[in-house]
This record gives sequence, C-alpha cells and structure tokens, in this order.
Amino acid sequence: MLRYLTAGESHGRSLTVIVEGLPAGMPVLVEDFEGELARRRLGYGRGPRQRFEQDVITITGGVRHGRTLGSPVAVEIQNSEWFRSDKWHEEMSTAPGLTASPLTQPRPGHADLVGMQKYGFDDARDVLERASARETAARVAAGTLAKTLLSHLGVSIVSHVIRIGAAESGVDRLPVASDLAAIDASEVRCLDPIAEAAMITEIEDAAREGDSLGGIVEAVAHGVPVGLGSHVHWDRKIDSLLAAAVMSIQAVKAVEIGDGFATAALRGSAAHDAISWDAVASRYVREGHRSGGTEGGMTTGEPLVVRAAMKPLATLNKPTLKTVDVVTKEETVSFKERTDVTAVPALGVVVETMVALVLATEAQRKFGGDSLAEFVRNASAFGATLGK
Ligand code: EPS
Repeated sequence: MLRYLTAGESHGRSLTVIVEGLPAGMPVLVEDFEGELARRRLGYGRGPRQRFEQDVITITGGVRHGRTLGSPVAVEIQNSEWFRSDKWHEEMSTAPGLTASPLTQPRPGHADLVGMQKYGFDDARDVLERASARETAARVAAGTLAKTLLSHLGVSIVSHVIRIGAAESGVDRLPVASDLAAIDASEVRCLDPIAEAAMITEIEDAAREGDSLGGIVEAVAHGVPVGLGSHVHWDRKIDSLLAAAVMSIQAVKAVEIGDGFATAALRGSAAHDAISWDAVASRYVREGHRSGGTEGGMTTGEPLVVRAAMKPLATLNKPTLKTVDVVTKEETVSFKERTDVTAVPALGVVVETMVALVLATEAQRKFGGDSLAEFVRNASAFGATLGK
C-alpha cells in the first residue's frame, strides 16, 4: 500500500514528507521534485513570499544512485522564509517560551478560531502555521513520486484553470499532456487567452481593494488503467477516494467528477456515455466524458475528469471581515497577515498531485509488485486480458 505523511509548519524550518510503498528500482531525480515545486509556485496573484521561496529539496531516505530502494522515501523542503529572518527563528522556536505577539483576532473562514477552541490555544498562530497551504509543497513532493510511478503505466495528468472570480474559460475540450507547456506558460494557467486576460483583470481589481478571489480548476488524467477502485465497498470507490483527497486541499469547498452537477438536470437517456467496441484498438470505448472516467466506483480507462472549487482565501490584505478578539471579546476585524490575492493557478498543480496519489495508491493495490519491473509486468498482463 502506498501511504504518505507530511510534517512541518509554514514558517518553521522545513516541511518533510515520507512516502512508503513505492516499488524498488524507480528512477528518482531531485530535478523531478524541483520542476513540480516550481510549477506549484506559478500564478498571477500570489503574494510576495513566492518570490523568495526556493523550495530547496533534500532526499533524506529511500533513494540510492537515483533509484528507489523499496524503503520509505523521505524528502525535506526548506522554508526559505525561516532562513531569511530572525523573526521566524523566534516565532517558530521549538524551545520553551511564549510569543511576544499572540494573534487573538481569528479570521472568519480560516481554521483559527475553531482550532484554538479545539486544541486549547491562546494564539491563532498555533493553528494557522499548520493549516496554511504552504503544506501543499510537501504534498507536491509526494505527488512527484506518484506521477513518476504512474508514468511507467503511460498515465499523464494535466490541469488548467477554468474560473477565477467571475472570469470563466471558454475552452470546451479536455486538455491533454501536450497542452501543459502552454498552460504553465499562462500566468493564470488558463488555456483560453481571452479568459486569461479577464482573470488577470479580476485579480488586479481584487488586489487594489485588498480583497481575495476563489475559482475552479479541472484536472484530467489520461491513460488510466481500467479497474482502479472497486464497486464492493464505499471506501474503495475511486470517486469517493478522489473526492476525499481533493476536498482535503486547503480552501477547497467542492469537488466534481465528470459532469457531476450538470447531469443531475438531464434525463437518463441523455446522461450516460454509450459503450462501443473499437475493433482496431481491440478495446471498449465510451462515447463522451460525462461520467468523468468512472463507473460504479471504478476507472473505465477513459480520461478521468476531476474539478475542484476553491473559496476566496480567508486572509485579506485589507482586513474587513468582522470578528471578535478572543481576549477582550470585543468586536474587531481579523488580523492582517501577508497573503495571496488568489492561489487558484497553484491549486491545479495540487489537484494533479492528489489525483496522482490516489491513482498511484490504487494502481499499487491492484498490480502490486516489489520492483518497478514487476509492477509494470503485472499491469501489462492485466491490460492484455481486456481486449479478449
Ligand atoms: C499562505 C499564505 C502565504 C502564502 C503561503 C500560504 O504565506 P505568507 O503569509 O508566509 O506570505 O505565500 O503559501 C506558501 C508559502 C506556499 O509555498 O504555497 C496561507 O495562509 O495559507
């Protein structure tokens, strides 16, 4: 079983991720992580911190001579911010002591207040440091390994932004791997140049007013094997695993598989993807993508389509959200903290990551194998049975 765990706070010394269950013999390069982490830093509307976060990577376990050993792979990502300033050495010190400036005006929509209540803290920083989306850097490192594993089965995953605020992409086809360079070259990771300009205007307007913006991204996985997930239990259904994984991303409030909400308005005769036989490729194909590449909790082999909606970030550059000071109980506005206007372009890379981790976990469960060669051999042997 593939599993992973992240540790670390946003302004602490570093983030760490441990990924267990990868087969031995899988090629791994530091540059693979660097490339994916650089993609996660992309995006118009990110705050000043992205300009100096370097995401310096150290592989501290599980890899020798550029290949996995089958043991847990551990990766550390330094927080450049911590190394830059004494402020964070003091604020995030692991030695006993107290902060001189506790944050006592919790932000509505953030984890601050309920986290303080639940864990018995007097300082919102005790909560927000871990609740921060900085943690997604560690997930992306895990996802890099998952994507590498999946690439050996011919799977590719691509994401793009389809909405920021009121600006919506007009692209009505599924993006493919060869679109990725153009998507990443766009400042908002959008394939539609007219919508791209509208999204940038939205961000500039919100920035001027000290406000924040949410949006929607779509991730598509191509070349997914047939039969990942299962119909037999609720917690083995691929849709349920994808929804949980993507919903766990900071600030995501809705997840959709395929045409999810839109199909609810259709009749059954119009809502499903007809099945046909492709005699040349010797395989079944679906006519359409309404189901998003899953039926009965299993992947069909068609493109897997997952959308995620991100709420506008709860931290505002001009705090206007009404709250209460937890010490005085007096009405105030939430504390000011440096932030992004929007993180929707980066969200796409994190959704790719979570989709990759779910698919890699389920592929490992189905095909097993202690070495990469055994894993690939098992997957090909299963694939060969499908045309019969
Ligand atoms: C974040 C707020 C900002 C983002 C940060 C996530 O951090 P800061 O307050 O330190 O400027 O830059 O994201 C990252 C550092 C990152 O690498 O994604 C938040 O409140 O979640």
